[in-house]
Amino acid sequence: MEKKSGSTVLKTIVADITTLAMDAIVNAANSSLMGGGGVDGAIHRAGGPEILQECKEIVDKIGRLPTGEAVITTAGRMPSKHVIHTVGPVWHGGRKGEPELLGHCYRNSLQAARKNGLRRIAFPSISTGVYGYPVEEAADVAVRSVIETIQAHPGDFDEILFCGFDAGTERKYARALDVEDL
Ligand code: AR6
Repeated sequence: MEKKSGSTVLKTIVADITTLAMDAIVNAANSSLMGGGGVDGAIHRAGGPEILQECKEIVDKIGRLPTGEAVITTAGRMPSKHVIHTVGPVWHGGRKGEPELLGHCYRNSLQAARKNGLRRIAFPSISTGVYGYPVEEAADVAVRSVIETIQAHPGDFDEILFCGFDAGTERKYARALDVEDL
């Protein structure tokens, strides 16, 4: 699925995010920034120790990264240039501020990208693995938050990818994007 908002292309794809060549890929990290399973583990494995070293320096400076916030490192050995690390909310049923926090992840990741002049960004399906957020609900929040941000900053982004690891996930983001009136 592909759509345009102003000059920005929004696209859903099925891929291993570590193989993409973007200005930045986003990592669904945890507050320790010390790596983990899922996409976080894949990014640190593919990128190598340089990323963890930079994460350690960030944590030394600012402490644990709160849910919804985002920080940026290089991408080590991966084809992309940077990794934006954000911490998604753990799903507790949906009434504990999960949608707002997930929206912050997408908005703050794109703000970090803007600050660094990064125009081509790929997101994984934040929070929908280990953290248990239902994919359909997460896709709605993700797509809406991204569209709001790019419409608030027209001309700042060339391409935003929603990268599903499997076709079922990608389909849900494609549906969420399809219903948006751009
Ligand atoms: N490329 C793209 N997507 C991937 C990849 C990949 N290589 N690998 C997994 N996914 P998760 P969360 C998908 O669990 O729910 C970690 O341990 C996966 O199929 O990675 O935010 C962190 O350290 C799913 O659709 O992230 C945290 O402790 C999506 O990425 C915790 O997990 C997100 O699943 C964060 O949990």
